[in-house]
Amino acid sequence: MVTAEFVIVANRLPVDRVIAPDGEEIWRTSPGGLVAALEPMMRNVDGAWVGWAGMPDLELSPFDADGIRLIPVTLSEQDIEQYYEGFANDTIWPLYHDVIAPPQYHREWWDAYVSVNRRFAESAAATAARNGTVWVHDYQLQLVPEMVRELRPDVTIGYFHHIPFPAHGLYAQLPWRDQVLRGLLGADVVGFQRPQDAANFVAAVRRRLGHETTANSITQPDGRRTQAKAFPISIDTGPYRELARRPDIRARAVEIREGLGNPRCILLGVDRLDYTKGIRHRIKAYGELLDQGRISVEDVAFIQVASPSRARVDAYMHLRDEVELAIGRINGDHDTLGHTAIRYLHQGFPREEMVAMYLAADVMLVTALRDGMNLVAKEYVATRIDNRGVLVLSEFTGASDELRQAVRVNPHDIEGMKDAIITAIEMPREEQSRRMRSMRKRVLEHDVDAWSRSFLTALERAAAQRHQPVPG
Ligand code: GDG
Repeated sequence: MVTAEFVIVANRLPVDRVIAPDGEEIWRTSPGGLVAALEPMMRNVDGAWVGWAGMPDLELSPFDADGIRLIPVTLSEQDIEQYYEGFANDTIWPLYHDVIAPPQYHREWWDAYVSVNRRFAESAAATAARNGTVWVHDYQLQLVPEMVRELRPDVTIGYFHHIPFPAHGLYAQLPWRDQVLRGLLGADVVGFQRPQDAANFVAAVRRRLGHETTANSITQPDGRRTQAKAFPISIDTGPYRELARRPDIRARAVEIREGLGNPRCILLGVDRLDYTKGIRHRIKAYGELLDQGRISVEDVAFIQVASPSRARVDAYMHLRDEVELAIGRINGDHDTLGHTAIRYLHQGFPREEMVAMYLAADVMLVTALRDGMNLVAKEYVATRIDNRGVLVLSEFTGASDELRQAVRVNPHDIEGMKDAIITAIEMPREEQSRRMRSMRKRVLEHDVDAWSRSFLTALERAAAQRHQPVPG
């Protein structure tokens, strides 16, 4: 039996299965994301990671990958449909992103969510050493903190919520609203992206469960306290800065520009193909600018990377049809034999190619309707080592709290967004540089390492308080 002082619990293990040329199956740690944030710490402490390996019905024993101890949780095809695609991605995801798409409420999905959360909790509880620490991640696992607490009252439990937490008026729709709040309250520290998310959670707890609350903490009737506050996530800036300096990647950026016919300005969007990201609104604004002759395809090109995501969920299939119809129309109306209006890429790319695109882009368009943080905005800023380039950023992203020097937009206001795109295209070099410098400073100082340290410090303090003898 594997035990560890520090246990991460996340829906996915930080590895992908790859088949080597000789046919051998190997597990490679997935680049970027949470693993980049936590890998250095996981190497220094006695750590383990509980999660799903990404394929149905795979019964795997614990194994090591690149020095990280992995504890796989098995999900059946039905679990994937009901817990993951169903409750997590078709109930919680749209509800927590302000019902941009209608959430589906199905009792059998909830039952699957409870039973899969229990499986993760049991695995974490069996792995954590005495008085150890468990750090649970994200909306797929909101019940795990309470379940671990029941099984292992000795451990310290943290939970980080990567997506928004909605206002009570919306949250109250959830048929299982009280159970989910109790699930989260099993943690000693519940972390959110923005102060508003934490405030929405605290308000929901006060209104629904009647517990005593202050701005950032909740006291349950048994005296146990949970801290709820914002810990805005960030990126590991090092690899982005290094790739941005590499001559072959800089040459690739020039090649990308040439491939588009050397336009004066390149606009770029990079998103999972998700209805929260405001891809349709962005395309509409760009199409209208072309229709009105405010820009031309010779002058301004637009690359939209839409990496495939959740392709079996109805709302995502529907979105793909809508986006592709809109792009087809705009390209049909405006392309010339030498220039394409929107270069649309429904593909995933290696990180090197992403950085080459960031370097080629004069203007980055992040127009999410609602987004917990949005790391793409921070990645773009980190790669702009010459301080050039303009970030157009939706005020409905967590990133907009920090990147105050971006050109801010309300993506629902198409006219405002059109004006913002023109402002970005025409922004003088000195102004670009002034704004980019300030945004880079923020991202480089508040990187992912600072994020995980601040969360873990809060968790250590909570642990120290819990283990203090009660006076009297
Ligand atoms: C959730 C929250 C929060 C995308 N396409 C490719 C690719 N990506 C990478 C990006 C970026 C990541 O995926 C996407 O992160 P975001 O933050 O933009 O958005 P979500 O996936 O919705 O993430 C979000 C985040 O969790 C962290 O807490 O910020 O608000 O919704 O790193 O670069 N990477 C590569 N090829 C692609 O084609 N290599």
